[in-house]
Amino acid sequence: MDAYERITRNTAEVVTEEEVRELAEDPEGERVYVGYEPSGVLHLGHLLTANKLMDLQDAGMEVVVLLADVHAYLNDKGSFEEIRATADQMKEQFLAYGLDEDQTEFVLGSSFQLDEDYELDLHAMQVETSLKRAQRAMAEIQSGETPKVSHVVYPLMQALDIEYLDLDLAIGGMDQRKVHMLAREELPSVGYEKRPVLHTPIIGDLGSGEGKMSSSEGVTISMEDSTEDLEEKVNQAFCPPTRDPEGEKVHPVLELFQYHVFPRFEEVVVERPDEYGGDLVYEAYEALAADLESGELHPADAKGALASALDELIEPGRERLREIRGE
Ligand code: NAL
Repeated sequence: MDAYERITRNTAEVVTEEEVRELAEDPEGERVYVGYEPSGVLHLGHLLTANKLMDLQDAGMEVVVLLADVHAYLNDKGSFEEIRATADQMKEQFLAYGLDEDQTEFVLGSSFQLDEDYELDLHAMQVETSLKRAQRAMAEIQSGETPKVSHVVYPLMQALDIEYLDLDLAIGGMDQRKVHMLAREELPSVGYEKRPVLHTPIIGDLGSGEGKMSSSEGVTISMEDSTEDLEEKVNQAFCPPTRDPEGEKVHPVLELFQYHVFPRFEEVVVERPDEYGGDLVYEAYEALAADLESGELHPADAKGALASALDELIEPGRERLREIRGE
């Protein structure tokens, strides 16, 4: 796999291909960031961007994880005290999932976002950006129905962070795309360069095939789920033989295999008793999807293999949390 392919595999959007190709020519030491609001319990969406970070580390890039405490505060996720406690825990979990400790820098947003230069640049950006544009950027991120003043400051800070952390590439879920587009447009208006961006897909809710996994309704997988929780949730997942050709319904089982399991395992073994044909071994997502479609692989067997693979991925973070909590 060449560097460009490793950098862009399993992404939903590359902005722009040309800029990322240029980065891929010499990725060694380039700095890529991802940011998270430290709030609540980590879910699989967090792991999805972490998987991409591991690809980028394999390509030789330096990873910056922004623990966006000020952003979480602006988005009404709790007191600074609560948010920072979650940030500490989040860092530990990310390392447990397999980010390389020597190649990963964790930065707390408040460590630079309260500096005078930053504040003044932020005000310059506020002057440049219409209220409507900032509000639109927040449509998929904003908590609560009522847009607050804090919600329009939020995306401008996210844009400035890209400059202040001295980053060469930004990554985020597709829910971040409007903020990143705003960043590409507005950074030059205050004298900074725009950066390329990669977006990872948002995985569908497990139950219905509709909605995104991180949403509050529906069945989602948390990074603190027990083995039994996982089995139960995966077992009742929507799992037709193929992906919706119209692209309207999502296929959570196949998406989880594609974005979470195959990037992290050399092979996936579906255990079956001999009278049902014996074990199936897959080295690639496409082969598994083809067997599900043809009926060679039964949805119940696929789900069993999925639940145990996810359990293996989640376990190191669960273990780390137990240690931190002294259990
Ligand atoms: C991600 C978030 C907040 C600030 C950032 C700054 C730079 C890069 C990434 C960032 C959190 C993200 C979320 N908006 O919804 O979790």
